[in-house]
Amino acid sequence: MATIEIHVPDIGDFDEVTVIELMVKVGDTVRAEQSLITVESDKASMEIPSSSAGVVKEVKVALGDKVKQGSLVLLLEVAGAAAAPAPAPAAAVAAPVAAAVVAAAPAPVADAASAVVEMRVPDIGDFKDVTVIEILVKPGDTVAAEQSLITVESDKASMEIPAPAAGVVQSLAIKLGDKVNIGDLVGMLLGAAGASAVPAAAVAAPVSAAPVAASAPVSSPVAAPVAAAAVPAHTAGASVLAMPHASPSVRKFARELGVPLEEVKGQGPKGRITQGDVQAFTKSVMAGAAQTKAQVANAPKASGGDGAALGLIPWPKVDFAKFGPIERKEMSRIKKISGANLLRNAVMIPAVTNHDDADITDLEAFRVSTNKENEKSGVKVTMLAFLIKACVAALKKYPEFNSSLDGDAIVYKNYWHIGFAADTPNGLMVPVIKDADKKGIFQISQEMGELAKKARDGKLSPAEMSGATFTISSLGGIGGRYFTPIINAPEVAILGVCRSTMEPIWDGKAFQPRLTLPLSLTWDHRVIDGAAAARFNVYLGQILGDFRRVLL
Ligand code: CAO
Repeated sequence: MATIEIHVPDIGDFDEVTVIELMVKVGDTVRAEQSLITVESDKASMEIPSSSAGVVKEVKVALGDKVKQGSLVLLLEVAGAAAAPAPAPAAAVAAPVAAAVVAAAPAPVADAASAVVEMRVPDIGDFKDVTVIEILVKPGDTVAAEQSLITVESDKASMEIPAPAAGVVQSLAIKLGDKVNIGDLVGMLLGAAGASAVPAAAVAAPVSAAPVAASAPVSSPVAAPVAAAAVPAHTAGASVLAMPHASPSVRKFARELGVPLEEVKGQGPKGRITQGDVQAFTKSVMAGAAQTKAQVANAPKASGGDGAALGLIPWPKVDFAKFGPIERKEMSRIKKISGANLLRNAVMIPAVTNHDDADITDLEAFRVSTNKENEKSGVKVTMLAFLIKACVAALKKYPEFNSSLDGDAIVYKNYWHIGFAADTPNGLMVPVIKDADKKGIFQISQEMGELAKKARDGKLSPAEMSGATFTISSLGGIGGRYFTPIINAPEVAILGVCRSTMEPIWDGKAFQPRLTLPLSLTWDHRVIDGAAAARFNVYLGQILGDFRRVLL
């Protein structure tokens, strides 16, 4: 075993670069050419590879350190009798950040009469067949000298190839995914009058590990930063810092997963996107906790889109103004979100609604007297609080109503969080009474009042609207007889309640006036059978008729 020193190799003209990522730690086994750290200047980022295989013995740099050519990166234990310490030959490991000046690149050919300039791939060091991953201009675009035209990438670095002169892009000779090499034609540029071509040698940013002339002077910034890759050509300079900020390997990783890097929030230094950030983003999208912009754009619209996705005929397009005066108003954000959810639930759930009546004559008398006795408490008890308690009892007796579908499995929940639909000026919201089984009628009434107020004021937190296992939609304060509520997925049932009315009920001898509460239970037929739904409603009615049954 021998210990060798790994140094920062030749990084071209850059005096100092910042260590922004440590990719190995003490004890790690590394391969030759494996990336050890990522460094960054304001122009590009690159990974510094190991010159040998071995085990990391000591890391000599920390995040944020400024390093330059020759700085000690780490000590590596290697097999055999390798001489130590010996600086790694710069040419063998360097991934110059930018701006290596090399004579080999053919200078752009300028035709004096027409001022047509060839835009070619300049010297990209030792690398062959780098991939075009972004095309930042199109024919007809006016570009400034040194404005980025395309981004190319190897597995160790990214860089942008700038325009050799100012002018108008006449044609492009490459497309996404093409492999390019030094001297390849990128396109033709109609140069502005008097525009002088920038020598190709002044614009190349070697992709990686390229043997370059360390002493070569570079007079102007050349390779645009990796972070600017997605910036439209006309804004390139200004927006650089606002763009995704990630090392080449992270960008490659994101591309493989199809993750839109510009939507990932970087948690690394200076907002840099790490591999962990891409993984966390992917996990949250997979778990449904986040959506990509593309998902949002493709989500069904509240109005049902055009129905094409369902193979339906298009939504009718009518010029309503032809028939009379109209006013057009954009829907509220809440209405748009709840509309899309309701549409999905209505379309995807084979839902059935059972209607029934409950005799709440005695319960209503009890409610009224309770409110009288507790007038001073400031908490008013409505029928909804009793309904929540009664539903918890029925859900405990029929647990499939307190479940969710997960693929081919049914998830039974041993908690009873009851959502209630609240009418707000901005649209329907569903706050949730958590652990309703553990709370009394007064506590439920008080919480309901607070949550309903928050809903109306638009102040409900996401936590206050999540986790429901069953929902009640009460129109009792308004009126109506029965309706067919839509299940609030991933729940499997919802109870709709309308206004109670005094009804003549036959007791076997005579009609008796009884206060009757109309119930409408909608249920998911994939999980619940019609007989179970009927039993649930009957049991609910019995409890509402006589709450002592909860004790049985
Ligand atoms: N039968 C008869 N009267 C009823 C009743 C019923 N089923 N339910 C409530 N009432 C009475 C209440 O006792 C109260 O009477 P007083 O004014 O005399 O005290 C009155 O109606 C108003 O009640 P409320 O609506 O303020 O209170 P609530 O607890 O019943 O409901 C809330 C609270 C937030 C659910 C309700 O205000 C609401 O927003 N309901 C609409 C829900 C909705 O939009 N559902 C449809 C969803 S599908 O689009």
